[in-house]
Amino acid sequence: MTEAGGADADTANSAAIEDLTDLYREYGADRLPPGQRETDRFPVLSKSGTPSWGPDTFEFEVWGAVEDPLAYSLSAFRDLPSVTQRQDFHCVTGWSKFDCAFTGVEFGEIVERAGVRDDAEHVLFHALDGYTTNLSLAECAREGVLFAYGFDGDDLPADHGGPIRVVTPHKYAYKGAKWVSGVEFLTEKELGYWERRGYSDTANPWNEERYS
Ligand SMILES: Nc1nc2c(c(=O)[nH]1)N[C@H]1C(S)=C(S)[C@@H](COP(=O)(O)O)O[C@H]1N2
Ligand SMILES: [Mo]
Repeated sequence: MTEAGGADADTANSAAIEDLTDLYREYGADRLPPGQRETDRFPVLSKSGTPSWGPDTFEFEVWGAVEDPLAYSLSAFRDLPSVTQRQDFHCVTGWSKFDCAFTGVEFGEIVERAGVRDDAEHVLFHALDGYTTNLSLAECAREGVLFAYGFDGDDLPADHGGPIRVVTPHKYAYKGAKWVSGVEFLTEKELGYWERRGYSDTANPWNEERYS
């Protein structure tokens, strides 16, 4: 794994941390969504443990309804333009963690580089542990959807999805694939792992959209 210096340097080089912790205002007056408890811990939730990967063999791929399919090594991915954002994190099992500082590549950056086609409307994220999760392209295009590789100034810990995970501050956290290895752009919706097993496809925490 790359030394912690990677994320440190990126954080130091980027502009001031963007604060996205007020995005709840779009949905109501309360920062803490209904039925959630705030925690200072950062629990780990994985369907089947932390997969192994190698820093030299890891690849991040983009395919489907795009003009230019992409493949990045980890170091090439970390060379892309990045941002650092303060975001809240809401797990569907009932805990929320405020003020997570994530560093990573904005979803829109990948859309531009891949030349996503006009007929693409859906996205399916693929992960090293076989996990998938889906979002509409419009939801992904929102500010705050990042391919994060840094957390609180360090490399994103492996348990939390390092080397790269998706974060979706306006959705329950199962919409953010840890160990994300690929992004597939689709013209027809495909449901992801938990969405096929009864969790809400829309997953809005302030409307308590937990189950479908
Ligand atoms: N690849 C992958 N991504 C995943 C999961 C998983 O099992 N595998 N679990 C999801 C769930 S249900 C949640 S709540 C968050 C938990 O992230 P954390 O372990 O960093 O708290 O990751 C999401 N992304
Ligand atoms: Mo979850």
